[in-house]
Amino acid sequence: MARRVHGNGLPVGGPDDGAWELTGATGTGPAAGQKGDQRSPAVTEELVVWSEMAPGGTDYDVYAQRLFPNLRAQAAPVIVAGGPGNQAHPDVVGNGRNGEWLIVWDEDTTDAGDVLGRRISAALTPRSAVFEVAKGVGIASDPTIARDLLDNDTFLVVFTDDRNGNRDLFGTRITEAGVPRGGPLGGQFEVIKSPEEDYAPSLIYNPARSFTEAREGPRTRNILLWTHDDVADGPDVLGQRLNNNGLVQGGPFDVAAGPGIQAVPSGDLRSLENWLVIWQTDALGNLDIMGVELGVNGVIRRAPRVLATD
Ligand SMILES: [Ca+2]
Ligand SMILES: [Ca+2]
Ligand SMILES: [Ca+2]
Ligand SMILES: [Ca+2]
Repeated sequence: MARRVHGNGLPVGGPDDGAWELTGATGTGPAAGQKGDQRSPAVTEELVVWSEMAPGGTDYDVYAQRLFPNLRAQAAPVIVAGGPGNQAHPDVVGNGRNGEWLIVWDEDTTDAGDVLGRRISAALTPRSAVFEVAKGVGIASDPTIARDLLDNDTFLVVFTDDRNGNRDLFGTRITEAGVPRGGPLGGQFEVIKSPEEDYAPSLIYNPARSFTEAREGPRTRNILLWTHDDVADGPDVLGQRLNNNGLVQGGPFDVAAGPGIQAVPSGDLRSLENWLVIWQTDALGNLDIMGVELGVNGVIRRAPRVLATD
């Protein structure tokens, strides 16, 4: 499903109305016109990617579908990564070359989790073979991708990895061509480490920063959001500003904390000074979506709002 949200964080149509189905049917043969089990959507202005077990299928694949400017679905869903095992948790970024997209996801075929990627054209045809982004003995999963402001043909990928005995967040870099800097086994660095579970990372790019400006100083260029399992009151949403080199600037801060569930954050830049951050919460009973404006300096701007409830 999808809904629109005003720049000030108020939902268009109110919190319990105005939503529409975003993805098209994936069923084939006798299941034509039917939809399967869809998970983990990631959306840009022109494309939505998600993981789905198609009707009659036995595992999950990654799909993409183009969107009209009004964010209604255009044409039919296309499989970006399929085959044996589960292809899940996709994220997407425009890679700047002829309208190409760069899509990353996790897969459980080699071991319980590696991160893979693929370039696809604006028309959703493959522009590369599937390539390895991060692999190794740990469970690497749930990647998020954003452009690297220090090097304009490079992207930063942050993913979860359990190599320390619980999930922490690691980063790596890949080029526009899909080549991991340092290779899929090397070039990985620790971003967030704690004794509790850290997961569901979401990198929000700050396009207001020019490449020249980014090279001049260590100020924040991207913000990282994720879910941290607070043992006292259930999961919280934390934020972390990142330096131009992708390493942390200062410490983590609470975006949405307190009793109950605050989890699975996402967001986008709403103005030169503010991000709109959204997350899942059980504050109103069952699971709903809330949002808040977050300054690029890491300061919450106002009280959170309910964006979608049922
Ligand atoms: Ca599959
Ligand atoms: Ca692995
Ligand atoms: Ca941890
Ligand atoms: Ca909590």
